[in-house]
Amino acid sequence: MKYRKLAAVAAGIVSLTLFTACGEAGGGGGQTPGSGGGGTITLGFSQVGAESGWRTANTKSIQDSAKAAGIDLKFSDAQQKQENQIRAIRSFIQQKVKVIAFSPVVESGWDTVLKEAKTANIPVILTDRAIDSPDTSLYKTFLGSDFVKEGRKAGEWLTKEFASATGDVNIVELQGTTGSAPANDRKKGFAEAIASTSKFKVVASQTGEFTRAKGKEVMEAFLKSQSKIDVLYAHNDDMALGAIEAIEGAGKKPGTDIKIVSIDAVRDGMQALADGKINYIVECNPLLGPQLMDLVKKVAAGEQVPQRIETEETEFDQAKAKEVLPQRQY
Ligand code: GZL
Repeated sequence: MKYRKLAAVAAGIVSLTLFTACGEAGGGGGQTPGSGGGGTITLGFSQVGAESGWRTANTKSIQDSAKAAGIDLKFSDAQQKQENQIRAIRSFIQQKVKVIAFSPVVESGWDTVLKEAKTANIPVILTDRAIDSPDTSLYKTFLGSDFVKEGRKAGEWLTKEFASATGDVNIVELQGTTGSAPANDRKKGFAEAIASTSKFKVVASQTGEFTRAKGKEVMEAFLKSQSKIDVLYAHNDDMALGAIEAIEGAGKKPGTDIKIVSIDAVRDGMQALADGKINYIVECNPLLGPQLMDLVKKVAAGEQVPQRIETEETEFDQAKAKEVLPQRQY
């Protein structure tokens, strides 16, 4: 009797173990969508494009971190077009990925496709840029920077730099992609910071689409249309670098004749800062990969995550840029 009982218990343990192993190994029943063979998590990521040095560093961080985390990454480059991002998200839904993450090129127009992801029970993570939908149930969390704070830091530097100026300080502004969170918020934060005294005047403001080429083109137009430019405020280093070419082409000294404050702190921007062609840079950290992969694993496991996770960032003057340049990762 005793041995028969023992044999029955042993058989029960073996079958339970086999079933569990089988479920994890993906043999039928226990597998959940998007968890591939052997429990590998599949992540669908829709990237804005490849418009700037910041974006290149951000993409590398995501791709390298997915590999290091053993996450199967399906990566799509939208070439700065919202319709391409929407198409990519729909494709990820059809492929039944476990998690979707993306950097929304603009703030609006996402509710329909994110509702489709919600209906398909695929959690979404926003990285880098936010959306303006009031329905926060459409995504699990946002991982990125506070762009209003970045704009404010740029403005605060300017008010200190020109504290003793008596006449008007004429500012031209190269905005990021129209409708994008960084463009809207960096403009807002900067404007708040310089509103303290009336001498700061934004005499021209236009999008340079976060690219060097467009930044140069728009700065050339500003130089023709404005009789006096004291400062350029660029929403990213790439547009500032394009503008430097335009300023030099007009026979003026960037950083001296026209002061430049920018955002990102990518290598080429930091080199221009060290060379005195840019005067101040507010950092925007693109290395979101490791934090994103941690969040993907937590969300895939159904764990609670914070609604918003902001990245650590600093700011650089010329001396600090010279000091850190050799160690910069991007
Ligand atoms: C900011 C990011 C912006 C960078 C630009 O987080 O979305 O997009 O500032 C990039 O360089 O093109």
